[in-house]
Amino acid sequence: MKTIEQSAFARSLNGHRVVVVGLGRTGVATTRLLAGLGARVTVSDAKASSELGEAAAALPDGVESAFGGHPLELFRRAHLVVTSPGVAWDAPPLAAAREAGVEVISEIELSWRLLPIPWVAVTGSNGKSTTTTLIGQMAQAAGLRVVVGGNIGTPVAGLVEEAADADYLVAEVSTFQIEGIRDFRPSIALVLNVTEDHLDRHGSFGAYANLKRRIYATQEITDSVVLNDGDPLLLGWGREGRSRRLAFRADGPVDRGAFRYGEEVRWMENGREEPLYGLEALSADAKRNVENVLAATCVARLMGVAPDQMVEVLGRFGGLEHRMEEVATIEGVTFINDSKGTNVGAVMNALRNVDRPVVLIAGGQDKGSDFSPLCELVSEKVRAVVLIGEAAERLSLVLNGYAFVERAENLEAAVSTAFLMAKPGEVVLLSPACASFDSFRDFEERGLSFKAAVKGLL
Ligand code: UMA
Repeated sequence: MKTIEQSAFARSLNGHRVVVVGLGRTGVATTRLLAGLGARVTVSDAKASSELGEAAAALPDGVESAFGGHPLELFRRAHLVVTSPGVAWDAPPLAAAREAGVEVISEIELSWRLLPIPWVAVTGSNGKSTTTTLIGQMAQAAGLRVVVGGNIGTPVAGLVEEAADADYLVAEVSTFQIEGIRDFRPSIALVLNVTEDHLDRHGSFGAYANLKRRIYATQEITDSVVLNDGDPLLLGWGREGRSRRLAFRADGPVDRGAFRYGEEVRWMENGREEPLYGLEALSADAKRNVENVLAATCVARLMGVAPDQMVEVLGRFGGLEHRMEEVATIEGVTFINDSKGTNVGAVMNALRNVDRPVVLIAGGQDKGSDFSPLCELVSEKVRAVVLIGEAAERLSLVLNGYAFVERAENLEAAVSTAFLMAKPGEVVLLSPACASFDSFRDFEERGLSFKAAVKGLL
């Protein structure tokens, strides 16, 4: 804590009444960080202490708690409120705090204020974790000291101390986290793509897209933003902040940035084109993720990574768990775990990447998305769909007629049903198009359950 506690903001927290909202992964890390800086922390969670288990039992010394709800008075009396991503930005306790003149920020904003090193912030509807991982690995291959975290699974609040003297903090950032930023200013911001997601939280696609855009709104001329010129929406985005704009693109040239030209990745700057590396050097998993590879290349180049160091990483990249992860082949049927496919765009990418007939397992918590963009690909690639969870009914109404549709009680039953339906040479793909929270702790638990059910078939 030595380095960070010297900043004016860190010192201002000493003795401050701070309310941390939510005691999941983020809340635990944020509470520890703030308590270590001498803040008077109260952590509040809607769940009762008995439901919070270990996290509630192991609070740091001096931290108070308000579990089983969010008492409005606590929020009104605070000096600062720090939220977890899963807490709705318009939740009544946050509104009460704001009305009383109390500042409300997200954990990512708090961490940024406490960590004055260059940040790379990665957002987008799909590919965030893959790209964040690639950027981290490429920077490490170049000998840079980088710390990687955020929505990818490790809250940055828990990494602040470790990252205090790093060259870069590379953070995956979701719209849930962006909603609560104010001064947050990454040195390099990256927006991979924007397709419909989280409508239940943000209300409309426009509101969701505008949040993504805020990731570079506070940037200055010494900062950079990297956008996907292959995404028509992003192509239309102008300068939001004052940073210089770079781009990546898989299907055409860019004015400044990384792009694919045939089997080669090239760099364009100041009207000069330069070959970086050939795609033949990439692992199969890297090849399947060309857009993410181009985005990571663009950011890594800005960080000073050389092409051979990029290739070293891309040649051995083995993909991420729960992202198009091959689990097993049983009696000729291959099972693929894409539990992280939590929106329609992700499922479309997944289906495009499978070259055999598919039995698709989909469904889960309904985020209010329009499922109809799936229909064409489903009729082309999917022989049968097995639906689970809250969204099963709505998905069934949309997909009926495009493939044979069946319902299952739960994921384990869905795996058995899909196995019975699939023929040798076909693929059973879990790519739900929905969140997992109706039946699981998160997409990781859902993916692990899928893998356990597949192993059960053996
Ligand atoms: N809670 C309240 N009041 C509320 C809402 C929730 O007290 O009004 C409490 C819950 O009872 C629970 C806690 O908040 O105890 C959970 O907090 P959380 O939902 O923010 O979960 P964390 O464990 O802190 O995980 C969060 C992210 N979760 C969400 O965004 C929903 C994780 O992203 C992230 O990895 C982690 O912080 C570290 O940064 C998951 C996710 O699904 C993977 N993200 C979405 C996505 O990728 O699509 C955005």
